[in-house]
Amino acid sequence: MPTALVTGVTGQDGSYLAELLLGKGYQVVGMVRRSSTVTFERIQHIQDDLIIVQGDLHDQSSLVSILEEHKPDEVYNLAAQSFVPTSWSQAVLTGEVTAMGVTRMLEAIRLVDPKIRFYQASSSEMFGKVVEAPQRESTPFYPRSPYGVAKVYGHWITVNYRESYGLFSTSGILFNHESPRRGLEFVTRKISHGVARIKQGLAEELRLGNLDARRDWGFAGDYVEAMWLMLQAETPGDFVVGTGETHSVREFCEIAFGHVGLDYQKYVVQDPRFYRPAEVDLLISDPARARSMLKWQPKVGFRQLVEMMVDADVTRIGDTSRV
Ligand code: NAP
Ligand code: F7E
Repeated sequence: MPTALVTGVTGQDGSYLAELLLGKGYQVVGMVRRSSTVTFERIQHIQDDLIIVQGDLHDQSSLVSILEEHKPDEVYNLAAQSFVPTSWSQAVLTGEVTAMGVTRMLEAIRLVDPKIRFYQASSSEMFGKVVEAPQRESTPFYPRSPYGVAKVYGHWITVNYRESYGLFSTSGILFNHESPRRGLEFVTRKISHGVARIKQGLAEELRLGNLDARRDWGFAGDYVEAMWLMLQAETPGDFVVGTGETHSVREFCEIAFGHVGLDYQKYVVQDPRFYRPAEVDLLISDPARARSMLKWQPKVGFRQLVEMMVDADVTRIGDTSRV
């Protein structure tokens, strides 16, 4: 039975990846950071099947100890300060976790067992102010936030440890992926949750920022399969993962409100508080390499994703308001 270590197991992707790996017969070690309240909401249903260990990407020796004790075959580094706006208000912390945290894990692997296969959660935010469309593995990076800059560092240190030490270190450059488990502050979930609250009479408006930003949105459950496939490949590398489609925040609103019979224009208020100091206007992937080398392709389309998220929030909020 192979063993996988998943950092960020309490996050959106960590929960889907842990489910996938358990289903494949892995022993799954989930790294969680210590907090005064439990943050296991997304993994409650599989908690008994996981080995939960405490560790933090700030703390090198916790990483070394976990690798020494649990001897994983694969490490999926999903932990990060992942919310772009917070990366301006906490730029140094974002660099410490999202950039330097990657080096700490790679160093731990190099010292404890260089045969461990390593997956780094890189991001389409690295393309930022895009220099070509669609974006592929060879597209130059132009990050637009401290988060994007930190992810560029994490990407290149992953490439560098591959080239310097021969580690099996792979960088998955994933475009936005969403689900009913997405954090509430990200725009897709903010919309689906807002729609459900308005539908139930719990809110009258939804305040958003830039409605014209365009993203290549897919379903997180599909994307964790790509992560696993990357570590099963013969050689490590870089892979762009996305749908190859782009849609605006406005289109997301239109479908989400329309799904419950509402017109978004009556409820959405544009609020400059949610504009960013530097915006990423357009992301669209060219996932040809992942399609041909990993035989990966997404199963859930854009409309299906939006409707799935709205349905989940309508059910969730309906259940809560009945209590
Ligand atoms: P998420 O829901 O924000 O989860 C982030 C995880 O990192 C949480 O489990 C969090 O723990 C953990 N974490 C934060 N700081 C930590 C630290 N210092 N030490 C250990 N763990 C820490 O993010 P996600 O959407 O699942 O994304 C997973 C990864 O993919 C992230 O690296 C993200 O940057 C990257 N990514 C995401 C997307 C996307 O569209 N979702 C696209 C490209 C790349 P707590 O639960 O305790 O907060
Ligand atoms: O913003 C616009 C906002 O916060 C998407 C992370 O997972 O994906 C995510 O980063 C767009 C932006 O995600 C609001 O200006 C409008 O253009 O949902 P988001 P993100 O910044 O694209 C990448 C790939 C990652 O790697 C990140 O970790 O939506 N937008 N109005 C808004 N965004 C938010 N959050 N809130 C609004 O009210």
